[in-house]
Amino acid sequence: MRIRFALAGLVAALAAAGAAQAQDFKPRIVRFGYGLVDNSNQGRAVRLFAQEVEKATGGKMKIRGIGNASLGSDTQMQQALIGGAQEMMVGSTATLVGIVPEMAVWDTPFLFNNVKEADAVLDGPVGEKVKAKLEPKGMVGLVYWENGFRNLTNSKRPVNKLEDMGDIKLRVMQNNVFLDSFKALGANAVPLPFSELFTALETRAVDGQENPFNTVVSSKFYEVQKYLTVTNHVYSPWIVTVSKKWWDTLTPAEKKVLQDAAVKSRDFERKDTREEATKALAELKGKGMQVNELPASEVNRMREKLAGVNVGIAKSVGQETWDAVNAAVAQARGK
Ligand code: KDG
Repeated sequence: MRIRFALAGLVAALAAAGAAQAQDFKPRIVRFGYGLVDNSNQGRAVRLFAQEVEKATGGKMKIRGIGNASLGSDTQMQQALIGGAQEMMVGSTATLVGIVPEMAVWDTPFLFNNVKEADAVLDGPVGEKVKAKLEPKGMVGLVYWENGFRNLTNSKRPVNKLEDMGDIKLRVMQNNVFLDSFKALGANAVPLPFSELFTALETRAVDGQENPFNTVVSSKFYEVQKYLTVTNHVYSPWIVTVSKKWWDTLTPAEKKVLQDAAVKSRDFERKDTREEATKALAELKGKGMQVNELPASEVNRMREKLAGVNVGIAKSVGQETWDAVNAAVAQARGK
């Protein structure tokens, strides 16, 4: 009999806690925009985030993941968040440099040698410090996700040495580091939003682009690109951001739900992205792409030519940020 009473009490307590929990949250619809297709590492992580938020709020806070750049390009969504017309997005840190110049530090060629270093620096104090610079500009950075190490594709020829890039019209992200980097390598760099990239490749408005393997697969660039050259010339982060105007309307409990779900989505996204990347290269070969690895001697030439770009990055991000990031990389590398 006593056990029954105890169980009844436990059930009542849990129900009360559940009810209290649900009462902490107002019914809300959250528009979470992203640029890749739904069946991509971005799309899968947005859906995981949505599940976590809805679970934690008893279904009161609903996340509407909206992909394919349907809410606009990265820069258009950033403005929508700042204006309060959209609640959340994930996009490239590289497209944020017009709002927070320090974000350009993550575009430094060959900054990270591996994902272990990237995770340690991005999730450590200096990554947090750069992320925090978004808030005064009207966006709240929650977590970094992984876009991944970037590689070259083009429709003209295999790139076996830097000179092979000479007359290639190469689409780059709208960011001076990428423009300067590929000009230094001898390519004809053309800045375009990601949302316009497939059409530009299909119509030969540009000959090539550079992105991680996963994006070449999910965006079907293999349909309009013949050659893939493995360079791993830079590690690209994505960043999950929230409109500050909207963020300031939330209760502490609602903010904690979003922050906790963001951390879970980060860990899920990195694992998913890395697992998919190991399969993507084989898939691209299976789709008929001609794949080559840039020879180490040419990668060294690439590093030498791109070292000059670092001076410009240090100037645009500020010496303090430049030195702090490089010290964090050295520490993560165990030097
Ligand atoms: O939402 C897509 C963007 O994040 C885009 O920046 C991805 O790496 C990218 C690119 O090349 O534009």
